[in-house]
Amino acid sequence: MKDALSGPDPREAAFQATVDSEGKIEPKDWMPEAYRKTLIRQISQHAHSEIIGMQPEGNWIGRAPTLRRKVALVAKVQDEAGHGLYLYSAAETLGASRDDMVDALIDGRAKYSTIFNYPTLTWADIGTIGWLVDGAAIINQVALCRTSYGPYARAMVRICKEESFHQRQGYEILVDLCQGTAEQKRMAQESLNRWWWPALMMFGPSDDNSPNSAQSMAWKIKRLSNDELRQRFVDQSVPQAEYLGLTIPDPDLKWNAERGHYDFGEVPWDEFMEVLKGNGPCNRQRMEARRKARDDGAWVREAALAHAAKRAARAEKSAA
Ligand code: FAQ
Repeated sequence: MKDALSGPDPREAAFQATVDSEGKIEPKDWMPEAYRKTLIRQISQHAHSEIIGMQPEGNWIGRAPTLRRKVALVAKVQDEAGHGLYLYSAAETLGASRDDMVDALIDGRAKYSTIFNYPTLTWADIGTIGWLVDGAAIINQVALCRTSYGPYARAMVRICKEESFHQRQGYEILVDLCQGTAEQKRMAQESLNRWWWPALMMFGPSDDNSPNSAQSMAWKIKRLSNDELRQRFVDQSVPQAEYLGLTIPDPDLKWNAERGHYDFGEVPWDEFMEVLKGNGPCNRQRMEARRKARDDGAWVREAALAHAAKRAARAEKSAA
């Protein structure tokens, strides 16, 4: 134990030196408590986002227009469950309990991405989620493949590979719609109009309003700032929208040759704050569905535990 009178903790200096030299922190390494807490917060929020994020698309599995689209959508939603599980496991390596994390989500104490509180009203929304929501997730997660905590970085490598399939299946839906009838193209434009700004909110508040960024960057949990990632996303999305023949709903969007980036308008931060507070269009519905899934699955968990106890008792008896 560190003695309060003995000055700075040498373990802290060793930890920071590992981080600064691009080494990875592993579960059994010493780490500052605040680093552990920040990671549990971010990774569990990320896991909850994957699990809640299954709902908007799950809503369209029964209504996919063709067998091929349905198979791809089922696979995508199933992948999201898998991503949630990798991430909960990564958080467990930090000493967090899965039950506590799930309780925090269900009690409304833990956050999940605001984007999943918007409704999927048309089939085009499934295309737009793949293109923009998975597209934004990839930009953020490619940076997180180099995050300083080993288990989180490794989970991200695998998740990114799957997300790029998700992004392509969404973009392909939009290519078809945009090359289809005038009504299909209108549907795609209307969907883009609703999802553009919420997608930009996925990167979090602007850098000057992001309380966690400075410390998370110093610990190399975050490798790029919220605004840097958002800019990358805008720069990537504009030519993709042009290829589709769609208009991004931002009158201030224009190429800035001096900066070598697109300038874009102010994100509607009041809306972001409202959704964060629980007042988005679907917050209540999403939480109700999550609570119901947990309650409906209680008997399965109880049966699995009873079965495991019975097997353990049988094994003990035969060993004796
Ligand atoms: N929604 O100080 P910062 C996906 C919170 S991708 C809700 O900037 P930080 C894939 C933030 O937690 C979506 N809350 O915070 C998929 C903090 O809360 P606190 C998930 C937000 O952590 C695709 C407070 O605001 N991806 O699921 C949001 O340094 C399709 C202050 O913000 C990740 O989670 C938001 N948009 O930076 C699934 C990526 N933004 O301190 C299904 C990992 C901020 O009060 C279908 N996470 N907050 O507890 C990160 O990279 C970071 O946590 C940020 C926020 C960048 C999200």
